[in-house]
Amino acid sequence: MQINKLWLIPAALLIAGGIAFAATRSTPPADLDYSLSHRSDGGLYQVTLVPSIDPVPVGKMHAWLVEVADSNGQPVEAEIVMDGGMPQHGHGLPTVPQVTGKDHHGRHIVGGMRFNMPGWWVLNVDIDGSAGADTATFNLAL
Ligand SMILES: [Cu+2]
Repeated sequence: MQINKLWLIPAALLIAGGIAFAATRSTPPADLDYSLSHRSDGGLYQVTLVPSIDPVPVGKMHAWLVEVADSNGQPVEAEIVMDGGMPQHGHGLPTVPQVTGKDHHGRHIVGGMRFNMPGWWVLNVDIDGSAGADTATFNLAL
């Protein structure tokens, strides 16, 4: 009779595997703002992101443009650092993006961006400009 219970082992493994899989595929919060142009977290700047490849690719190195404007929409001089990660996976970007210059509209060019898996990503732009230091936070669904 005991042999009949052996099926429980693969069944349990399947269930455990399913839970682990579901954990890596968990859905992001429903109320996320996916806009790529909005105020920084402290309200000091209007920040607009433009990916060089749209739709944003997974696994491919590319660049982003970052425009930093004041509350009236006028471009401002600022130092920026772009970073990001996946909140539900506990990891950051697989690369260290760098500002490589500006385009003819005065937008910062951030090179070395790569997303190594689909899912919910958060991008943080740390800004040090004339109005002070602030961070702009963006959500991406890849
Ligand atoms: Cu991930």
